[in-house]
Order: sequence, then structure tokens, then C-alpha cells
Amino acid sequence: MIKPNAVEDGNTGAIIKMIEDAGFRICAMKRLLLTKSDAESFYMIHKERSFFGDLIKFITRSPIVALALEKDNVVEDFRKLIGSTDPEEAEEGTIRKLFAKNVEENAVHGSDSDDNANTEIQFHFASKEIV
Ligand code: DGI
Repeated sequence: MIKPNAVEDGNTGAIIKMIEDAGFRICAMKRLLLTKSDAESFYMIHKERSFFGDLIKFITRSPIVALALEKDNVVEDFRKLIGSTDPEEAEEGTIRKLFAKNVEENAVHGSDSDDNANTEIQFHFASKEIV
């Protein structure tokens, strides 16, 4: 998912280029505004965290771009490409180092396991949208 700050800053294209250049194949893609209830369901795992309210406000404030990606070792390799959650800790050349503003407005989301990737892909896409 490309998050609101990166879409607002006009970095959608640059981020997609980095994703494709790194060998990921785009199987599905859409730009949409998440509702509050979409966002609360997507981030349910964080609902007890102190930053949950801010996270929901941020992720719903303007459109996101959702992508389903394919590659060998896709989850781990995508986490490497995006870098650490906090851009101050992200490695040089990662998407978050280049495009994140801070730990909350950190430009991109990447699934953290195959199971979560399946759940998150189904959250965003109908099966006929995944090619
Ligand atoms: O999987 P990640 O996105 O790298 O990180 P995560 O699953 O631990 O957290 C999900 C999102 O929640 C993260 O991308 C940004 C937000 N977040 C995480 N830790 C903090 C945070 N937001 C704030 N404001 N403060 C935090 O400490």
C-alpha cells in the first residue's frame, strides 16, 4: 500500500518504479480512499496501541494506492525494499528512507507474513481484479 503522504507528495510513480525495478510483478493495483471502518479493520491488530487513532486519521485523510505483488520470497524482499518502520532507522536507498516523513507518515505498508499478505490482498481486491 502506498500511503497518503506519498500519494499527496506525487511520489506514487517513483515508488512503483522502484518496486518494478526491484523485480516485483504487479498483479493488481487501485487508488482509493479508505473509510474509517475499512482502516480500523485493516489495522485491527494495532487497536490497543496508543497511536491507533492517529494511524486511522492518517490513513483515511486522502487516497492510498493498493498493490498486489508477486516475486520469489516476496514478503521478505518487499520488507527489505521498504526499510524500517521509522525512516530515521531505514537503510539508505529504501522507499521509506527516500519518501517517509516520520514513523507514522512512512510512505508505504508491506505485509509481514504470507498469511497476512493473503488477508490484505483479499481485503483490497476481488479475485477477478488479480491477474
Ligand atoms: O509493518 P510496519 O508498517 O513497518 O510497522 P508496524 O506493523 O509495527 O506498524 C504499523 C504502522 O503503525 C506503521 O507503519 C506506522 C504506525 N506506527 C507504528 N509505530 C508507531 C506508529 N505510529 C506512531 N504514530 N507511533 C509509533 O510508535
